[in-house]
Formats: sequence, structure tokens, C-alpha cells
Amino acid sequence: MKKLLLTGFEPFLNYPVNPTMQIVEELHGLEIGQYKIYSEVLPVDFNKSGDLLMEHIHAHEPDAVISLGLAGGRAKLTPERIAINVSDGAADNSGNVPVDEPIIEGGADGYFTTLPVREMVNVLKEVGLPAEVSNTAGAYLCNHVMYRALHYANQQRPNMLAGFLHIPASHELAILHGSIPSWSHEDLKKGVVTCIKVI
Ligand code: PCA
Repeated sequence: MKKLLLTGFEPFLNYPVNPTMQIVEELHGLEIGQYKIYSEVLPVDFNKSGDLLMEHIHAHEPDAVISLGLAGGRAKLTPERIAINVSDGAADNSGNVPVDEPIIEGGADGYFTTLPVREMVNVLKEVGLPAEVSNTAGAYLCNHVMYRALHYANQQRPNMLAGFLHIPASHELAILHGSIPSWSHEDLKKGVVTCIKVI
């Protein structure tokens, strides 16, 4: 059976829970489609998350990597098309505030995902879940880990699929936060499982 490294993130900024964390923990060890799931939760830390992701890739030697992140404010499931070689944005959980920094000095400007994002979106809609391909993963931690995985695949493991799925807030988070659209936890999880079945 093939191996899938599935990552989520811890809470960050003004989001006191991160639905991606609970989803990856619940899917850990399951067999979905062609893949056995190996889940890991990453810190929201520009200095740690990329290296930890690399450690998990070396430990699990996955055939595919899907990283999940919360996109508070988005109303659809949004598989990401591209990661860019920039870190920029609000303070991470350790107080780092990178400004226009390259993720990899001298690295490619960007990498397109190697996940079948168009097919994912089509199948998500077929099963009744709103979805669209996103053309920006931002320049915060989600873009950071997506870039690191794709850069590594490009340089060392061309057969390893890699990419990123941004998800909306859960109802639990929306109640705590106050002003963002939200989905049920079950629908968010169904969306992730659906994407895994597509690859
Ligand atoms: N979302 C953030 C970082 C962690 C997360 O879940 C992002 O979109 O960059």
C-alpha cells in the first residue's frame, strides 16, 4: 500500500482552534483509497515547520504529501495551485515576522502543485462540497510548507506527489472567532477524504 503524509497545523493568530489538527489526528492510521495515512501536526513557526516537514518526509518516505491549513474567511475547500518562494506576513507563534524573505535562497520562484487539483475540485463538487482551485496560498506558513515539500520533490524525489489543501473554519472555530464562514467538522473531514481518494 502507498503511504500518504498528511499534515495539519496547530492554532495560530486569532484562531484558538485549528480544524486541520483534529482532522489529521482522526485520519491517522486509516487506509483511504490507495494510501495508508501518516499524520503529523506542524507548528506555526517559520523557523521550524519546514525542517520538521522534511524530518517527517525522511521518516515516513511517503509517496504523496498533502498538507492542510485553515484559511479563515474562505467559504470553500481550496486546493492550492502554486507555492511561491516568499515568506512574508503576520507574526508566527514564536514571534517571527519575515518580510519578503525567500524560503530557499536561490530556489525557483514558484512550484506548481503535483496534486490533481482540478480533478479534486470536480469530484468535491460531485459529492456536494463547494470547492475551487486557489491560485494563491499566501506567503504565510501554508505557502511555506507547500514550497518546501515541492522544492524537495523537485530536487530529490520527482515521484513524490505534493501539495496543499486550504479548508474553511469549522463551526466550533467560527463560534469562538465570531465573524468567519464555517463548515461542519464532518463535511471538512469528508472533503479531505474525498481529495485523498482522488490521488
Ligand atoms: N493556516 C495558515 C498557517 C496555519 C494554517 O492552518 C496559512 O494559511 O498560512
